[in-house]
Amino acid sequence: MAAKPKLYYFRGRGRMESIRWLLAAAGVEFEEEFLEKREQYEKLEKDGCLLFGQVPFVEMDGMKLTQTRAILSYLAAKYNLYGKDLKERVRIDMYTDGTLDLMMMIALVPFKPPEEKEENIALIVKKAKTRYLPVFEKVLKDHGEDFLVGNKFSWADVQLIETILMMEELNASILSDFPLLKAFKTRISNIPTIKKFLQPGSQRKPCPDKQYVDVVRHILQF
Ligand SMILES: N[C@@H](CCC(=O)N[C@@H](CS)C(=O)NCC(=O)O)C(=O)O
Repeated sequence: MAAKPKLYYFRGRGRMESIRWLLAAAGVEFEEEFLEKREQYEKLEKDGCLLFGQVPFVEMDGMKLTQTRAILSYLAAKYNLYGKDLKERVRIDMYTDGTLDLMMMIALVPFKPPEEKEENIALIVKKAKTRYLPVFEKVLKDHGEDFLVGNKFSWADVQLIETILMMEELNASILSDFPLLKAFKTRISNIPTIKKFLQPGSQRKPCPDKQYVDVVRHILQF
């Protein structure tokens, strides 16, 4: 039996969380090593694991993988969550790039100075409501199907539900003007692998807290 993928990252969401989500959606078990000390990070660098000196780092299929999007697209292709042809793939890429942009804005909030946080969150909520969520509401309306691309569960659906749940943590009523996205959220949440990942005790990570921020700052020295 092939070894489980091993994920090296902080004990928190950041850029690794979408990788966790995609593996979980595909029903793939994975192991994690959490970086708590600068020395762990330095050792990974010294051992030549971090191509550009950065995490996320994933060991799988005999490879040392870095670069979040490269890892995600490898997983999507490997686990058949990447459309049936190049045209579906490029749509999945566009949708996942969009949701990743939004999620990265959210991921940076805990690192902002306290006095900037509220304004930053308001801006993200506004962008979500005016730029991102309308796109996905329209996609679902135009084709009338259950999934974003090709009438089949894909990486795009996984990343959209991850984003929706993150947005709801910032603003609980964010979906109030998006009825099709509300139904999408319910539908995708009930897919067995997703349902399992949403249960307490899964490898899904909670909202970042001060301890997470302190560890990241300590290890990356900023
Ligand atoms: N393009 C890379 C960016 C990775 C990245 O910025 N990782 C951060 C942690 S989330 C890091 O390792 N920063 C250290 C550095 O850039 O020196 C990706 O998407 O994986």
